[in-house]
Amino acid sequence: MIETAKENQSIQAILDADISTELKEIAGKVAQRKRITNQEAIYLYHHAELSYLGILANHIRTYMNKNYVYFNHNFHVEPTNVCVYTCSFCSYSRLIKNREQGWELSVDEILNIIKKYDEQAVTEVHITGGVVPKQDLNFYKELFEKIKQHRPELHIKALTPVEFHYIFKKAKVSYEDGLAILHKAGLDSLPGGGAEIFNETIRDQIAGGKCSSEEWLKIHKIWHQMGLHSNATMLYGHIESFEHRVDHMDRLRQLQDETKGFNAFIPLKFRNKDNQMAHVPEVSVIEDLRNYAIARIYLDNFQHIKAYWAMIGRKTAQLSLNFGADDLDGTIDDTTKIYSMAGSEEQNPKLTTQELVDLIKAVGKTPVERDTLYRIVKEF
Ligand code: V47
Ligand code: SF4
Repeated sequence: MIETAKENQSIQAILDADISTELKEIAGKVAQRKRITNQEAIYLYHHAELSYLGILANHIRTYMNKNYVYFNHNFHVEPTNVCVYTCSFCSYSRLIKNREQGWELSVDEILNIIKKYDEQAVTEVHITGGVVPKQDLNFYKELFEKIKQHRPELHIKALTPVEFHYIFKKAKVSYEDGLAILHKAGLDSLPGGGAEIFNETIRDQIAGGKCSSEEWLKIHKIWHQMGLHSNATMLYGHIESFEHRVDHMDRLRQLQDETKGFNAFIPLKFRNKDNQMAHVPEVSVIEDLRNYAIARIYLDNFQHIKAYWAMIGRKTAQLSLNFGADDLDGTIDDTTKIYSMAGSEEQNPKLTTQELVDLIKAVGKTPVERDTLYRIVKEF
């Protein structure tokens, strides 16, 4: 209650301040819990100061998620870093023709990785990587079945429309049938990857050849209609404009209105090390925080905004908690290479529970361990 009163006072201070009519109107909408328009979001990107955005985003995150900061106990498995696609922002994949420089794990090799966590209290395994012909529908069906046989309660969050589109086409099955087969085999939810940026012109330039924006949204829609959940990401800070970011979030907000199937929105900051877009400068931390805040203000139907600490680093992740983010992803372990290879501050991303809890408490928030579906496991 004290927190909410403080937030209301801050909003009131904005309404009384000497700022543009547009910014006052947007603050008024936030105070009344009304939705902002695309034009207003674009206005925020162009004109709003960080402190203004912070107050609004924090107001919303407080009434939506109290003072809580969620995290889970998870680990990543990347079945391959070889890929038939050549996204220009990707530092991680190796071309099929250079496949000896990469790794391609078998079902049993992946199971052996899973078994290493047998004694640990992890609740989720996150499985994604490159796209290769050998890792097809049957491969993933067998993998998920074997994981569930070994550890039924482990939540499998795996694959994105990029993989689905490729493997279902190869197996000549519809999206509906393919998703049903994998769900039956043990797939529990979908991570948010592969969304990149939905604007078709930019998508073609940076991620040409892989599933289209329409296909990405269609696959998530079908998954949601099966009563299941997923996340959504947005790759920002490269060659897209603010208008493209709002267009991206608009398409997600519309789908969420229809299905309510998204758990979290995860802005992913473009990192420029060792990829074909190395000449594109990375955006500043201020821009990261502004982006988190505008996402929180705009996406009124997304319960959670996730700051993926392994990508932005733990210090920016801590800051983001005052700019709308309420989730830090998980303890992760050092099994994901996608960001360390792209130049993230976190070269071996791994945090113990205590480290995560301390990091959250240091900024005055309440750490809450959750499962993948945001059911509370433990409040610290
Ligand atoms: O789709 C690849 C991004 C994504 C770079 O759902 C890059 O809980 C920045 O989606 N700079 C995969 N980003 C990761 C992902 C994810 C991560 C954490 C949690 C969840 C979740 C999902 O990583 C790709 C792409 O957008 N990416 N290369 C790069 N150089
Ligand atoms: Fe392949 Fe994904 Fe990298 Fe694109 S981002 S090249 S689809 S691994």
